[in-house]
Amino acid sequence: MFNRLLITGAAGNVGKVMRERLAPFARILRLSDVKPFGPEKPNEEHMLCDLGDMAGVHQLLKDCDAIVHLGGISVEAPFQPILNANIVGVYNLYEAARKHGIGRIVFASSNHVIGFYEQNQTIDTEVPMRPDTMYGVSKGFGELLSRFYFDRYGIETVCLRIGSAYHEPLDRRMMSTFLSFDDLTELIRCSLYTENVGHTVVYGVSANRNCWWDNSKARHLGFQPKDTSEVFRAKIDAAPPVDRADPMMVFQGGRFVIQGPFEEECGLQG
Ligand code: NAI
Ligand code: 15L
Repeated sequence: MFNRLLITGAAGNVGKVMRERLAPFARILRLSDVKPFGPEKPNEEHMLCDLGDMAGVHQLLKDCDAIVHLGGISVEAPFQPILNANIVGVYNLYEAARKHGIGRIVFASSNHVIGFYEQNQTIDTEVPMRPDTMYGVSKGFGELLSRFYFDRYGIETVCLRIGSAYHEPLDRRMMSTFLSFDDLTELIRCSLYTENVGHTVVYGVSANRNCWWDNSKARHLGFQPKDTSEVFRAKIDAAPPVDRADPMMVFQGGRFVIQGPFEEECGLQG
């Protein structure tokens, strides 16, 4: 059990669930976000903090033993907020971790670092990145930065390339990418407590029938997903059919491959 475990992005969709699920892992959960998260429970400390604010992030990490980093922009978006939260923010987090002597970070990366692989390919955790969005590029930056902080400073990180963490799959693609919250909790538990993880990349996915991701190179984590999207098959199959040429059915990143750019809409391009 950790004394103080920091969860960033604690007011987000995944963070709200992990706030409950990770409570037994630490005496104190320090929860952070830019959005408020309701009343503080006895085992909690709440700190509002923009990840782009270096001084704020340094305060945030003080006296923490480990971090579950969920905070940031979680979809494709204009570049500025991505830059602030997912690039500057991740740099601030690792710099503060170095200064505060924090030895273990679980980093919520994303399947969108490999979203341009096609769904007929099975890939492992060492294939070259093929990001499908600026969002995916920013997660790739986080993976690389955490590699550097391990090689240079010995800060261990497990990068979770999360598929689709929801209560249930929302569309046909998610039959392959679904990650149940029970399996995510177990993956985070393995990532926090397994000794000598060094720098590990793992796909966050349940034991779905048609999965494209091979976690054999992360076997040392001991992660064994228990759930499967198959229990939702009938509901998903009952939804209106989707054209086989729809990016949702072609690319591992699904429709992310056609999202953006948003800069034109903001009037920022010439
Ligand atoms: P979310 O968008 O619901 O939560 C992210 C949280 O980060 C939000 O509460 C937001 O307020 C906060 N945030 C945004 N900018 C910030 C900033 N500058 N400073 C501090 N906090 C900031 O996303 P969700 O679904 O909860 O995902 C959690 C993490 O897991 C994200 O990093 C996301 O990229 C990653 N992920 C999630 C997947 C999913 O299926 N839910 C799939 C793959 C990755
Ligand atoms: C992600 O990275 C996003 O954060 C989430 O909103 C989902 O869309 C997920 O990937 C996905 O690919 O389903």
